[in-house]
Amino acid sequence: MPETEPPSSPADPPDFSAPSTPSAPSPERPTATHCPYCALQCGTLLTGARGAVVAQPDPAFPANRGSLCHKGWTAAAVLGAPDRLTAPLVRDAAGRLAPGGWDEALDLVAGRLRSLRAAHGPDSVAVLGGGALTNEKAYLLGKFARLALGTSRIDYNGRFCMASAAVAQTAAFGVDRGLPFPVTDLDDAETVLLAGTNPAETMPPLMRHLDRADLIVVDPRRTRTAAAAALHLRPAPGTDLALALGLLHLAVTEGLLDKAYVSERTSGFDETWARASSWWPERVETVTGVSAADLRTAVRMLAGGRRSYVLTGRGAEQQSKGSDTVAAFANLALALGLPGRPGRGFGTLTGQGNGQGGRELGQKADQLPGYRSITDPAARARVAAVWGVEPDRLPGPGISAYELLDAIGGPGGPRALLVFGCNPVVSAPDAGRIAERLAALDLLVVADFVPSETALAADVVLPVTQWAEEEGTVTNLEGRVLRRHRLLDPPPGVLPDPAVLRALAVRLGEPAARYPDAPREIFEELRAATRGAPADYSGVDYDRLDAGEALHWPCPEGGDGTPRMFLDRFAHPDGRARFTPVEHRDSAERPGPAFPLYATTGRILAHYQTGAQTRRVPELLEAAPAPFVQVHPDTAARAGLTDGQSARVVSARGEVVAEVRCDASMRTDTVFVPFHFPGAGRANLFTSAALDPRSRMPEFKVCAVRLEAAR
Ligand SMILES: Nc1nc2c(c(=O)[nH]1)N[C@H]1C(S)=C(S)[C@@H](COP(=O)(O)OP(=O)(O)OC[C@H]3O[C@@H](n4cnc5c(=O)[nH]c(N)nc54)[C@H](O)[C@@H]3O)O[C@H]1N2
Ligand SMILES: Nc1nc2c(c(=O)[nH]1)N[C@H]1C(S)=C(S)[C@@H](COP(=O)(O)OP(=O)(O)OC[C@H]3O[C@@H](n4cnc5c(=O)[nH]c(N)nc54)[C@H](O)[C@@H]3O)O[C@H]1N2
Ligand code: SF4
Ligand SMILES: [Mo]
Repeated sequence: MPETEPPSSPADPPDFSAPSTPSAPSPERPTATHCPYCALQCGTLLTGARGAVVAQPDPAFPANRGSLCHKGWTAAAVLGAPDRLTAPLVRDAAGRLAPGGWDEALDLVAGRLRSLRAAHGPDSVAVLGGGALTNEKAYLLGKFARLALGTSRIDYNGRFCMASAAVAQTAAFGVDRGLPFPVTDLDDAETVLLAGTNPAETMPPLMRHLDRADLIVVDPRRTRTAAAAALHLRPAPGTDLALALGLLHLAVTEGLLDKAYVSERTSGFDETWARASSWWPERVETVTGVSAADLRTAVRMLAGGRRSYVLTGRGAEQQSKGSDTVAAFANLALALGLPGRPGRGFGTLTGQGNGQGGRELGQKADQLPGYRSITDPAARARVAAVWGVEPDRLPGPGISAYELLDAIGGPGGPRALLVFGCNPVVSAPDAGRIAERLAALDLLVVADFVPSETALAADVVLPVTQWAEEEGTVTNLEGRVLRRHRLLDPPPGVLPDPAVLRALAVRLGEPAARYPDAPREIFEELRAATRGAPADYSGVDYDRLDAGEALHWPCPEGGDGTPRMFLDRFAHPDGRARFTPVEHRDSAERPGPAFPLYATTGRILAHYQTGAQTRRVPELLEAAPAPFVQVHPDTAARAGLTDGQSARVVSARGEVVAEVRCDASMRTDTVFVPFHFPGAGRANLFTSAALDPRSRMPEFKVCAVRLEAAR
């Protein structure tokens, strides 16, 4: 049922930033760095020695303004996780992972890679990277795959996260930067539409920038964010595209179209309107369940010269039509004249710590550093020159993360996989199938600092350093390049990822000089490789960052960066933003007799992603110890279940065991399961691997299930 909430009282803002129990400030000079988790990259001050590190918010950093979420306060615990990896592990004849030396492990990996390559060609070796890697690591991993391995098969977990946003933003604006404006711009917003994002749990300090705005939250669940909203639109999962078309329809029919902006700054409106014109509000109500009256209220709140923003998150994006859905929200924003104007805008909320840098520095199947296309001859020549090789040494485009995993064991599929910064046994859709595919590999190598579920399935595990033990940079959700600083020396036996890549490259016959392992040196090369590219980092350097400069890309050499993009022109050659004509379609799977409910998945405050890190923090594990299924009490009762009982959530692919958590604010046709838990509680055992045809992003947010009592 649709519902409308009164605006939250500004006098009584909810406290989203669980203060936890911060320890007393240390007399030592703190190390200023950034949180290891999400894309807000809260400024963090670290003090203390190994075993007693204290993380506190950095009041000087504007994105978090002196606050951290529960995960940020407790992040240091992972540095001293009792099962921290401190020696390479190699699977022995008895099938056990046994500790050994670095030379032994690296020689073994390089030897096996060489023989697989000789027997089956370079594409028999694949690489999976991650959005947690620093810019330096992501850059070096892409170079290592293309040159040392010569494989086209590299992709990363951002394919599960940001790929639909990237496709839609690139098509609309000519370049994809999550937020093309600083987060602090949101402080002055009057209305913010949040489509499929729950920042009160996924980026709590961001709520401090939103607490003066009237929020319109589009989410099938009444989340903490929805509870703070002026208007909560509660569509059925997978129907956002129809909803966005309906909002565009109303913007036009209510006379709220910004005609001057549309004619001066955009192209393609007529074709887009031709599609949207049949999405009258009553039709949208039938498809989404959101009332025509609420749709009208939402458009009026956004339009009429208000300082409005439209922001999307994974709820709208992780669908088999995610890129069209983001495009539909971008169309709405363009019709209202929001993008590229001060105090207004459109953006997508990047997720992982380096979700932005990770998606533009060359670990994606179709990309070279700087958002250059791997099929563009000029881009290939430019990057090859920086790398000191002929352009034809660079392989062509590879396949997307899910397709790469799915192809293992098939004809011409990968036989070896190197994983840096991802835990697909828990995070990939249809995870039962992916675990089977991984078991079919001749060689699985995982670099990690904890024994993740994927590491435990590996043939060789390489122990690496973590955040507070390294230098480097990350790029946060507003495109700002930030410095990570090292507080601690790494524990003995552990190497930084770049040193691992270099050691492997040398064993594969590459010159050592091609693989610098000092972060500053890698960054200097990355600057050269991105010079003149859409994501241009050439004007950024460690000294400027260390001096406290706020540098947002594009930042050409000698410039001061671009905190606000598109103020004069969009990044398409004609300077105009483009409307994208899109049409609503059903999700790949819809509830039916055997599986009558929608299942959707996502996050809760206490855990980060697959929990590989946060389930090792006692305080967070205590806050959220086990998987649960959030369900309307009537729906639970129909399955013979009540609060606290153990249930099975069953789809055509697999089933998950989770504790019933009754919540009368849920839609009666929808259940929600967080994806942070391993084993039998893995939400991805039931999710669908239906992919968006343009972004190749999986439909994590919609599938059909039934609910049963656990056996
Ligand atoms: N605590 C915590 N914070 C995190 C992370 C974490 O794991 N834990 N991960 C980080 C990362 S990588 C990411 S990508 C971000 C993600 O941040 P968000 O996008 O905020 O997180 P999700 O919980 O995946 O999805 C948001 C909401 O989408 C809703 N939703 C489900 N289906 C639909 C649908 O069909 N339509 C709409 N409109 N909404 C739907 C869910 O109910 C959920 O409340 O969070 C980052 N921050
Ligand atoms: N059902 C469902 N599934 C989802 C989602 C959903 O909403 N629902 N969301 C998707 C999204 S948005 C995302 S981003 C993915 C996340 O999925 P994953 O990336 O697989 O999840 P993480 O737990 O972040 O795993 C990262 C691993 O890398 C390790 N690591 C961290 N930093 C480094 C480093 O610097 N070097 C190395 N070598 N290792 C490192 C961590 O210890 C951890 O084991 O999950 C996706 N899966
Ligand atoms: S997890 Fe995200 S919101 Fe929480 S402290 Fe870290 S960067 Fe900030
Ligand atoms: Mo993500």
